[in-house]
Amino acid sequence: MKEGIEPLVNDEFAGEPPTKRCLAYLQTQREKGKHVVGIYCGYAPMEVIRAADMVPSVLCAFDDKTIAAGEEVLPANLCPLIKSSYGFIKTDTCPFYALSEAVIAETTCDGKKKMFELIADIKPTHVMDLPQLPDQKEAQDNWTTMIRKLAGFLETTFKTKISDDRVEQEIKNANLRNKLLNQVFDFAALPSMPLTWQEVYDLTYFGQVATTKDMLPILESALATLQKRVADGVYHGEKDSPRVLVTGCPVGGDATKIFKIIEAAGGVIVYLDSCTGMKAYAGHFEEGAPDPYRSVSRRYLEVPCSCMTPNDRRLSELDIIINKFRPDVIIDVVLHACHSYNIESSKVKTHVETIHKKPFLRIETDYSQSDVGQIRTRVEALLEMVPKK
Ligand code: BJ8
Repeated sequence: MKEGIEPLVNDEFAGEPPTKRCLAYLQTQREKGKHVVGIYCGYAPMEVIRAADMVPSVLCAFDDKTIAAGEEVLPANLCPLIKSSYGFIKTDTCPFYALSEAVIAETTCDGKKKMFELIADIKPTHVMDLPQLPDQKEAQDNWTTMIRKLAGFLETTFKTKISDDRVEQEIKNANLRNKLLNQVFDFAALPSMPLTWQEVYDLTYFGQVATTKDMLPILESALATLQKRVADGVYHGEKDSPRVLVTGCPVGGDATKIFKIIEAAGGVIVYLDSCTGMKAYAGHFEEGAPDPYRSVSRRYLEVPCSCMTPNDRRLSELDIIINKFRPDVIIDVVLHACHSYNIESSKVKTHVETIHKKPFLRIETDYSQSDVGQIRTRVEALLEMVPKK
């Protein structure tokens, strides 16, 4: 945001990296005697973790500096997210992992699955067998069983009890948080963007960790600030900046070089369609279902990750996002060696070019800075295609 503009959330963490707010929060929760469990994925059923009165901790995965340590064990031609994650553990430099007493994992891609076997030798790791044909009838039953097994793991490991009523309460809490977060995101649909990708990213990051109760004051403050910005005519970028939708693999830490390049090239990011962005807060949990675990299962199986087949929901979700946020261009970020997002990229390209008639760019990258110049050239060329408004 421009110089002198009041931060979205004007507290001691304003302007700090989002990890700082999260770490301080987790430390406070640990001091209060709460258990912390580490997570890596958008399929981790947070509502069950919270129903156990535990705190999910998003583990480090986005730093180039831990890749070399990861590569001492893992192959070099593996996705940087996995190499960085494992490098953090090997070098014992992830404070979120240090605070976690167990890791909750899911069978998403092969690389992550095999990394979890290595982590399991170090810390209690509960792997959930994620069905990957989400539209098949058995997927619901199997994933509900896996979520119940997770509850059993938490109960046994931490000597606690999780009642169905608590799961139902967390479903309601998640719906309330999502509703408010989406009210924040709605401001990005305005013709002039009153918020930055960094502000959205900070909120979505904290939303993974904090309870809805602890998130509420932050969301209310953000909404009030946004209303004021709009009333005062404050916006990010230029009035006619090209609007960019970024989709694809999770992007954080060193990979945010992409977001910075887009901004430096004059674009404004109106939607972050990934698990480190707004994707985790789309959708709705059914309240008052006969089995709350089934409601949780249904919602998570709707997450349109490329590990699913077919993953048509990614395209239908993109339709909703494009119609609402009206991007001028779509950028698909694929991390090196992420085969599922890489292959799916051609479907996404065909879809957005034929149905929405939007320019599309696929960027394949890792966490290093070596391709910044080349990405900049391609992004600048893409944004030049947008007609002046
Ligand atoms: S729900 S996107 S967080 S799996 S690690 S698949 S980049 S090769 S992260 Fe993900 Fe869960 Fe899906 Fe979201 Fe590719 Fe790398 Fe695998 Fe990755």
